[in-house]
Amino acid sequence: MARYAAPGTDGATMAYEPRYDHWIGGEYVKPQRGQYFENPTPVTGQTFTEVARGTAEDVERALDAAHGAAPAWGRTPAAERANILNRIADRMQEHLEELAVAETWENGKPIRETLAADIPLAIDHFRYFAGVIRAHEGALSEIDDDTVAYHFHEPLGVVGQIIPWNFPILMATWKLAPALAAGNAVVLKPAEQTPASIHFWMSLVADLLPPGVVNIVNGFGVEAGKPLASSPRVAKVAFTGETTTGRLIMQYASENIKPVTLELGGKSPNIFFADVSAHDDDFYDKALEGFTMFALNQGEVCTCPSRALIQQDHYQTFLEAAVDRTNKVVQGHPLDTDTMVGAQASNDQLEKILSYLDIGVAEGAKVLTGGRRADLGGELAGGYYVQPTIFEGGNHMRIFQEEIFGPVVSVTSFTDFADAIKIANDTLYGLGAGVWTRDVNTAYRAGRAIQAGRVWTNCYHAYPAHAAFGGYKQSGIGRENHRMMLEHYQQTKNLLVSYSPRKL
Ligand code: TXE
Repeated sequence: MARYAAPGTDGATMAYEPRYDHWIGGEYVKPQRGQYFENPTPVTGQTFTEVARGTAEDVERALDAAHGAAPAWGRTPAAERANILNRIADRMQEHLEELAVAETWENGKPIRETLAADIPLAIDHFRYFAGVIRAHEGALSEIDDDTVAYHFHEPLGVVGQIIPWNFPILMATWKLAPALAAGNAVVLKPAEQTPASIHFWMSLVADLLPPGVVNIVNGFGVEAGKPLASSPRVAKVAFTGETTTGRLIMQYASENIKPVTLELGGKSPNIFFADVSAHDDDFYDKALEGFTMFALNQGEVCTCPSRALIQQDHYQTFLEAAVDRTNKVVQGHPLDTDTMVGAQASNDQLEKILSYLDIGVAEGAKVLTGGRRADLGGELAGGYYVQPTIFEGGNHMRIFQEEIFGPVVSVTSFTDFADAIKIANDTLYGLGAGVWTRDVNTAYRAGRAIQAGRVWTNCYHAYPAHAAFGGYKQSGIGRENHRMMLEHYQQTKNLLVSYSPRKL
């Protein structure tokens, strides 16, 4: 086991600034009302930097900068925009460890995740959209002998993006890479819980982008996010967060008839058919690992497999093995390289999860492991840690229906295929799902029957840039990742041209 040094301490790979202003027009700009808020690390609960508290005035200033930069950026050849995205990826690769430490300190997630997943996935995202924009083509329709309809993809102009705190740098990247590739300028509002790692990222890549193409306004939802989403000066709003907030974002954007894409909550089922336990082999082992994915990223993932459905025929044996495997998950200091579960991202989130642990017990669910705040002692005593928790209960319970967003899984059994699908679809949400079976027919039929935008089959929590990601039902509108995403950041210009000298 090795431990990375905390930012700013002896031997550290990076240091945070004591204060971050807004990033507008290629420079730091003080908040117009002069207010700042404290930003603690979830690792210890101690404040490590303060951040500008944005308001409508700051959003307006960022929109001025974005509108100044958008026309030239939109006219920049796709090959040049792609070069810039690739240079951003190169720069991130050179600073992988600094970015990983920055992200772990900001969000509380384990360094082994930020080193192996968050930052590499973000790098790949820039490279993917650098590639697809080069291959992106318009279309031409021959209307008749003399008439042609050309279809061009044009950028929208200036877009507003509001992101959450569970993957700060990766969520910023999921929003920025396609928007920039498509030729838009951006005003981005990070979550108030995790603004600093995005500023650290920005400081690393700032010289690669023309001023004003990316602008970052910090602040709280109603104070900074609402003016951005409500502005008639944004051509589109992209949002990731809670479903109730997504509903508000739609209302704000509807005032100006602006399109929105929404990536919202989930209550994803992870279904284990009985044939999984037919042999004690690598596949069985992989399925048990798939069960423990509920604790990945401390459960703060919109696709967290927070409902495990286990077929009755192997229910007891599989569940016992799953509890055993969960008990081996290492929880500890997020900067230790063997830690698998770190801290929740904020004190509010910690309290929300703890309240659901009480709700589960009050509803009559049985705690099979965990069930409490994790007391890791020492400097971590003030941090936000929750034990990975397995509840056993029924799908009508609140812990099966409401998004907890913590390392908590609610387990129940099913009888047959139809029962599994019925329980899986008995939710408001439809973001992710997992299916585990050795039978390709069952796998295919289950994958098609589950109402969710992404069904992992014999795997879970993989996020390749070229697989479409997004929600059915109340989990959202639109898709992220995959080149189809460019459609959300472009509008179609149709040029209808007559080449006839006479005919109208
Ligand atoms: O989310 P919000 P919160 C879920 C998860 C979590 C719960 C609450 O269950 O426990 O949401 O988290 C901005 N106008 N998810 O309160 O409020 C806000 O500043 C404009 C699931 O943090 O949705 C932040 O930048 N913006 C999720 C962003 O919205 C507003 C990820 C997300 O905050 C706003 C995060 C407003 N009125 C939480 N109010 C996922 N699906 O990945 C807030 N914001």
